[in-house]
Amino acid sequence: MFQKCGFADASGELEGAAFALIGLPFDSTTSFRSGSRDGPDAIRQASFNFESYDFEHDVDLADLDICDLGNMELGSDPAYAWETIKEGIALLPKSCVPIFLGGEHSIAPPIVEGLCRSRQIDLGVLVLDAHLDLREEYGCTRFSHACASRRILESKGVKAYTSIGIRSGSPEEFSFAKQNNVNYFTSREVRETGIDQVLDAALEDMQECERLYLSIDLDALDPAYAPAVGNPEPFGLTSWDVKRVVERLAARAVGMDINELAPAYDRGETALLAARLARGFIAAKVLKNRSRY
Ligand SMILES: [Mn+2]
Repeated sequence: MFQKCGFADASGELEGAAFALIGLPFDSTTSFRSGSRDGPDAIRQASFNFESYDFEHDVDLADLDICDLGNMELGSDPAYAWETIKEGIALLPKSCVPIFLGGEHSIAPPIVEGLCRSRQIDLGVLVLDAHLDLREEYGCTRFSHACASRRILESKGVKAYTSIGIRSGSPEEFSFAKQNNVNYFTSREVRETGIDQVLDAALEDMQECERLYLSIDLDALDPAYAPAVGNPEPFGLTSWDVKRVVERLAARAVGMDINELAPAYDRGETALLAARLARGFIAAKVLKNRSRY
């Protein structure tokens, strides 16, 4: 009778919510294909394609307390967006697991900083990305999407960092990574050794971190799986690889984001994948029997 809105099965209030979806429609520093500000709503729309019951995890999302808070108003100034995201996170109950829908990748560092500060926790951060994103600044701003991982590494509460899916960066970024022991795995390594072996190594490097945060730049995936991103980069991860990462990290993750979806370049498949990953994260997080992970 009524038109559906918000994320599917997110019918609860923030108070008492186990999960909160938050749209971050920001894309002002986009350098190639713009439009990720429309990402959150495209993911919400796609979420209605799926059954509320996740048979693999034997979890019905309709039975869970999930709240969709809508989109933050982030304006167009990257410094303003950064502060607004941090302030917004401080308003979330500590018991709820936030899932942020981007927006470009520049949304991730203020999320990480906001979570560490407002919850007074340390985090291990796992980033899935085709790009190193280790630039000091890009396009005259330190808040650019091309600086996302550099800013995450500077966050006080970040005790460990790993990125997976890397296949692009400048010579300066690769030498910064080398000089500073920035931990990353290329998409070729995933292809050659398999995602589980790469994840084993990544999680070993983050073993001192009880709590993890997962940031998924959809361009980590091959454009065959996720064509509608700001900076598509061939020879990427498969959708199965990323599903595996989400499932194995879910138990320790205090939150996640999915960023860089540019719906104007989509025939729906990238948004569907993003929505499915968010739903899979929720199901994997509440799963009681973890023996298979
Ligand atoms: Mn990227």
